[in-house]
This record gives sequence, C-alpha cells and structure tokens, in this order.
Amino acid sequence: MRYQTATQWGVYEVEVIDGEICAVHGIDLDPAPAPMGQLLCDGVQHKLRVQRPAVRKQWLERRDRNLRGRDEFVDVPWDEALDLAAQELKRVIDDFGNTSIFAGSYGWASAGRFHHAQSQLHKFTNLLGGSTRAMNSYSTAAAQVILPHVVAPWHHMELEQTTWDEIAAHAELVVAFGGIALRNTQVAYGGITEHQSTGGLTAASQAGVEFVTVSPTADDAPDWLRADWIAPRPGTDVALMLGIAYELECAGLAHHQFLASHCVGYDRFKAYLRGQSDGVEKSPAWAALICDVPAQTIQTLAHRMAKRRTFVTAAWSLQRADHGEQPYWMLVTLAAMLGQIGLPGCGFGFGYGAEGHVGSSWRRFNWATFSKGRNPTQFAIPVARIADMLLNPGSAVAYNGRDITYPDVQLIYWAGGNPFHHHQDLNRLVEAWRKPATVIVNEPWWTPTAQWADIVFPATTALERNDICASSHDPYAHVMQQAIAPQGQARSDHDIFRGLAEYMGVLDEFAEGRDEAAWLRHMWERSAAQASREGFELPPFDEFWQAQSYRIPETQERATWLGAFRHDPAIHPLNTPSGKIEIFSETIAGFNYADCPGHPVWLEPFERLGGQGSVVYPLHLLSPQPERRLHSQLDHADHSQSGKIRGKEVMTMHPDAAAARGIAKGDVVRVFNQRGACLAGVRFSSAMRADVVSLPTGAWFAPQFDANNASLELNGNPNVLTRDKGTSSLAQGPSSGTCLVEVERWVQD
Ligand SMILES: Nc1nc2c(c(=O)[nH]1)N[C@H]1C(S)=C(S)[C@@H](COP(=O)(O)OP(=O)(O)OC[C@H]3O[C@@H](n4cnc5c(=O)[nH]c(N)nc54)[C@H](O)[C@@H]3O)O[C@H]1N2
Ligand SMILES: Nc1nc2c(c(=O)[nH]1)N[C@H]1C(S)=C(S)[C@@H](COP(=O)(O)OP(=O)(O)OC[C@H]3O[C@@H](n4cnc5c(=O)[nH]c(N)nc54)[C@H](O)[C@@H]3O)O[C@H]1N2
Ligand SMILES: [Mo]
Repeated sequence: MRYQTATQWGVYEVEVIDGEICAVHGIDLDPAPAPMGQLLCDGVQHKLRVQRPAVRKQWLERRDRNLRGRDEFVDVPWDEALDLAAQELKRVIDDFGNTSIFAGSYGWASAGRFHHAQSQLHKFTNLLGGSTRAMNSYSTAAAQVILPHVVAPWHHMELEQTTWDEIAAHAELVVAFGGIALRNTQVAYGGITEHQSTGGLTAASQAGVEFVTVSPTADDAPDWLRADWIAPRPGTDVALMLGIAYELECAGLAHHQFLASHCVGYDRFKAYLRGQSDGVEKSPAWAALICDVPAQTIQTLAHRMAKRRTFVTAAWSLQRADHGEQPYWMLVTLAAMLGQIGLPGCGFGFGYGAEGHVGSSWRRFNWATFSKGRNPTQFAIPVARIADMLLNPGSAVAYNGRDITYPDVQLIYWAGGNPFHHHQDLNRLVEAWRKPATVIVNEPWWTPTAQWADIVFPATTALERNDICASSHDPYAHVMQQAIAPQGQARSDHDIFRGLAEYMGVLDEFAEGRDEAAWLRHMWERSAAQASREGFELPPFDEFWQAQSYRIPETQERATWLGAFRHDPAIHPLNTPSGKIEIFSETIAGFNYADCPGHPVWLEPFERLGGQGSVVYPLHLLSPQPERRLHSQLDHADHSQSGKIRGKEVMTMHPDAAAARGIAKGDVVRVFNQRGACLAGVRFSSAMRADVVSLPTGAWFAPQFDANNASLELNGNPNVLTRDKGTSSLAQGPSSGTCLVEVERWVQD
C-alpha cells in the first residue's frame, strides 16, 4: 500500500508492506523531490524510538536534579506517568505560579497543522493559566526585531519579497552575501510541494543574470552558476558593505534622490561613513584590513553594482552572529544607496538559499491553524536566552527597548524541539538544565533532549496519525495519511495532552468534544470560511480527503515588493515610524544600546579572524544546516549516517590547514576552544578560506565526561563550541556564527 505523507522538506508517497515502511517516493507534483525523503525509510521504525512512557530513576525515587542526562530510565504505565506529570504541574503552579513553567518549546518537529506539537502544548498550558514562552526563532531572531524598525515586519518580507521570476526577468546582477546554498532549499517550515529554488536560480542564470557570492566558502553556490566568488572573513560582511557604501558615496554613485525621498537618516549615516562622527573613514582600504578582501575588489564591486540593475541579498546565517542585526540593516542601507528598491528584480531580499519557499510567486493563503487561545501570563523571553533564564532567575535582560526579568523556572515542558541540538554552548546548557525541579518531554526518539528529561512521553510521528499539511507560503493542502501503527505505546501529542488535561480537569476545554477526525474536518471548515472571504471555495472535506491534494486558485499577478512605496511613499508609506526606510532610527537610538546604536555600524564581534581571540584559536568555525537531514531529525537513519566518517559528522577544511596540522584524509579530528571540544570526521576542500572550517549542525549531543568533569562531545555537535550570547541588547538572538576554534588530529589513548 502507498500512503501520502508530508514533511518539512516535501510531500512523499510511503510504501508499506506488512506494516513496515519499505520505500519512499516523491510525488508527481514535485519537480525536484528532496533526497532527504529517504530518511523516512528506516528512520521512523527504529530501535531508538521511545517505546513506553519513561521516568528517570533518581527523579522518581528522590526528585534528583543533578543526574539529569546521566541516569537510567524506568518504564511506567501511561496512567502513572500522566499522573506524575500532572501532580508536578499542579505543584509548580500552586507553589510558584504559571511563569515558573517554561513551555517555550522551540523547534521544528513535523509538518501538519493539527498535530503541531507546540500548538498542542500551548493550548494545554494556556488552559492551566499559562506559562513562560519564547519569542522569535533561532532562524531569524535578529532580523525579526531589527527589520520592523528599518523597513517592514519580517513576515511581510518573507512572503512578499522579490521572486525568482522577477530576478530572472529584470535583474542584471545578484550579489549574495552568504551565497545561495541550494541544499537548504529542500526545506520549508510547514512543508513545501514544488521545489523550485534550483529551477529559479537556473532560470536567472540562463537569462544572463550575473552572480557574485560573498562567502567564506565557494560551496554556498552551485558550480554551474559560475558566480564570482569573494571570500571575506566570516562575520565581517558589515565592514565589506561599508567599504562598498563609501566607494558609492565618494564616487558620486549613491542615489541621493532616492535617499532623500524614501529614506530618513542618510546624513547621519554618511557622517559615520566619512569618519566625521568617529574619526575613521570606512574606506575600501579600511574594510580590506578587517574582512581580508582587497580594497580594489571592493571598489570594483561597488562600481559594478551601481552600473547594473542589482539585487543584493543575504543568507539568514549572517544575522545568527554577534551583532547580527547590523548586516541586515546595512544591506538595506546599501540597497537604498543603489536607489533601486521597489523596481522589479532589484533592491534587497533575504534567505534565497534558506528555505524553499523564498522567492516563490505562489499565492499566499492563511490556512487555519490549531487555535491555541491566549497565554494568560502574556510572558515570553527571547528564544535563545533559555540558559541565561535558567541560570539567572530574577535578573533582567534588555530586549528591544525594555527589560525582561527572568522568571524562576521550576518546570520545563518541551514538545517538538531539541534544545540540545539548537542551543549554543551546550556545556553551559547542561549546567542550566540542572536548575529546574522537573523536565517533561514528548519525543518519538531517544534524542538528547529526551535523555535529559525526567518524564518522557513517547510521541507518534506523522506517519502514525492523520493530519493536513497546509502552509501559508504554499498553494497546496495535502492529506497526511496514517501509514503505520503507532510504534510501541506512542500517542500523538494531542492525545498526550488530552490525557494530561483529564488529570488537570480541563479535558472539555482542551478537546472541545472533537476527536482527530473531527478536528481535521473543523480546521478544514475554518479554512473554507477564510477562502470564501478571499473569493474562492474549498472543496468539501470528504472530497479533499479523497483527492489527497488541493491547490488554491492563482489569481492576480503578485505586486512588486515595495513597488507601491517606491511609486509614492506618501500614499503607500512603510510601517516604520517615519513611513520611510530608516537608515537612522530614532527609536533604536533612543534605546541607548552600545551594541546597537541608531544606524548601521561595524562593531567588533567578541571574536573573529584577524581580531580578538584569533591568536589562540586561529580557525573560524561555520556551523551551517546539514545537507542530509533537517537539523538533528532522523540523524540515525541511513541517509544521514551514510554521510558520516567513522560515525562522526564531517567537517570540511582546507587541505593547507589540514597539512599544517598533520591531518590526513579519513582522520578523526578534535575541534576545540575555551568552551568545549568535539570529535569530527574530515573532508578537504580547496574552495574555501584556509582559515575557516565548516561543521554542519545536527549530530546528536553525546558528551563524554572525564574525571575533571570536562567533556568531549563524540558525534560532532558544533554547539559545544559556539558561545551562548545574545546578538545584542536589541534582539538577543543566537550568535552561533561567531566562533573560533583550533583543530588537531585525534589519537585515541
Ligand atoms: N551552531 C548552530 N546552531 C544552530 C543553528 C546554526 O546555524 N548553527 N541553527 C539554528 C536554527 S536556524 C534552528 S531552526 C534550530 C533547530 O532546532 P530544532 O528545531 O529544535 O531542531 P530539530 O532537530 O528539528 O528538533 C525537532 C525535534 O522534534 C522531534 N519531533 C519530530 N516530530 C515530532 C512530533 O510529532 N512530536 C514531538 N513531540 N516531537 C517531534 C524531533 O525528533 C526533534 O527532536 O537550530 C539552531 N541551532
Ligand atoms: N537541508 C537542510 N536545509 C535546511 C535546514 C536543515 O536543517 N537542513 N534548516 C532550515 C532552517 S531552520 C533554516 S533557519 C535555514 C537556514 O538558512 P541559512 O541561515 O541561510 O543557512 P546556513 O546553512 O546556516 O548558512 C548559509 C551559509 O552562510 C555562510 N556564512 C556563514 N557565516 C557567514 C558570514 O559571516 N558571512 C558570509 N558572507 N557568509 C557566511 C556559510 O558558508 C553557510 O554555508 O535553512 C533551512 N534549510
Ligand atoms: Mo531555523
């Protein structure tokens, strides 16, 4: 039998024989199904599945917190596990209040509108009186906070910005900071039907658009693109952009008319650029010293950009770094100086190699989600400040113009994310994770986060339940069919919270009298009502279920991003305080943050090549997204494991850097700095800076502690090396991109 399923990386048909998944096929609608689909073949029905509710032994016996992550688990019956969890929830709420429950629960989990793990958790905790939550995402935390001040809310940008079609038809030059890493476009949050990024990029290239990629590694663009490659030191893009801006200004190439009519604050910025405000001219020669790109290259690029119809873009990775707000603000400023914002195919945009929906021209539609209600506490922390919060209850953190006081978290509930994957400085997280009295996790697999919990509820995967995949960036809705029986005693997140809701006395409010089938129908009907409001009709639910997929009708042409604003900024102002692009922001200046002043600036990161820290740790560690999986998900499956060397994640390094360290092909290396150490396999590439190494994220955290309690991570998880520091007082995003290391050949003793 074949069943349709949908994942965060595409829609597939899963072939099942005698209850076992035996093959996975892309669907006909998808011109380029992501190879990652093969992970489902052996990864779902796997010995690492959590079979039964499990409780940590020393927690069960004496409410121990210290052995978390190093203890054994005992299986308990469902009723007993639910009862234990419910008693803990009650105790914490009664004794400490609802903000002492942290249910931020960041993470990607699985596609599917109903069985969306966080939404289920949030509805449940809302009914208990609320919890502490998390704001923004690890993906784009800095962008989400800076861009509304400067130009537009992030979700507008993401869904409405320039399309590949416009780039192909109208642009002459694309300058891509961080490149366009097609491996990442396999994925789109909430699912994707037609993978079109490769096609979009191909069409632009064939139409004669020239590409320049600015990235420490040439791998961030496909060879066939024949892009010109500029390789700055990581984390120095702002200096490079300032050098370009300086050249534009001094050579009379800045578009002063656009800067006057559509922007505010260029004069303040110009005073900085010309060194009038701080005595330092941001000339190409100045930039060259910081980013290690010749001044001549910077000058030439500036002239080339000014002469062409130019589109400038940046990977999301640029803002996951110390002062990550700055490259995005500076990119908008650079585009404003070129004066082409709002022309089709020109201006600026973000993330064309981040997720597969970026640059698509599909009609956007707000499919109904599982409604969570309101969080009565209304309280949230910046998502990447979790360890700070756990370590420093009662202390305050600056965020976007206000101070947030960390609560005293007693109980963590995580469903659908993997903090021991996503967070920085995992050795610090291990310390912080000992603070709360209780950690409850819903997980299909024995991931590190499940291993670091006290109560683990076995969750089903998407293949063990029915659902609907329908995301606001994709024109399709798909049936997700149950293909196999729940593994072991696994229950869906919804059923787990249903069970808990019963113990907590909120079952009726939680379930609203519906079972899974009734919920799916109900959500479809809410979508149908929305469709009617937008002038089209959805088919009846049963017809949709029968047909398995439905595409909303395309209507009018997409408007050019910021086209109306360009045409008349008085009639179509932006959502910023001035209604214009804010090159200087009075609002941000008013916050008085030294680490994020009123206009884009170059600020030294806490460490960088050629700067602080590079004498002791002379290599910069990139930790990009993994090609063979989504984050840490299904790392145990063949498709992911077959990319490893001796079971370890593979780090790419330059052959010269390897030779200087006596490292040969096939070796295992130890990657280390003052924060931690991990092992990794190595692969060589000459198409990267020799002082940069790249270790993708996603290997499962496996620390080995020695007598001094120092740990060596065995699988190649880069987050034992990254620092846990907010991007700045403005956004407090993760700064995983700023990281220096040293590497040595690993000899087992
Ligand atoms: N160094 C470094 N670190 C990074 C990044 C980086 O670039 N560099 N990137 C960051 C970014 S952008 C992100 S988005 C994060 C990603 O971090 P996460 O989103 O936390 O990572 P995932 O591995 O996708 O975690 C999802 C978890 O949900 C589980 N799961 C799957 N389906 C279900 C389900 O139905 N129910 C339940 N209960 N669980 C389920 C999976 O097994 C998995 O453990 O990582 C961040 N960390
Ligand atoms: N296959 C796969 N695809 C994914 C994901 C996955 O886990 N697997 N995760 C998805 C998620 S959650 C997200 S948020 C997006 C992330 O999308 P991005 O953040 O855009 O992707 P990354 O792979 O982290 O980084 C892209 C490239 O940026 C370059 N880079 C890093 N630092 C710098 C710098 O300082 N300057 C310059 N110029 N370049 C730099 C690196 O060489 C890196 O390869 O990817 C999504 N796509
Ligand atoms: Mo992300």
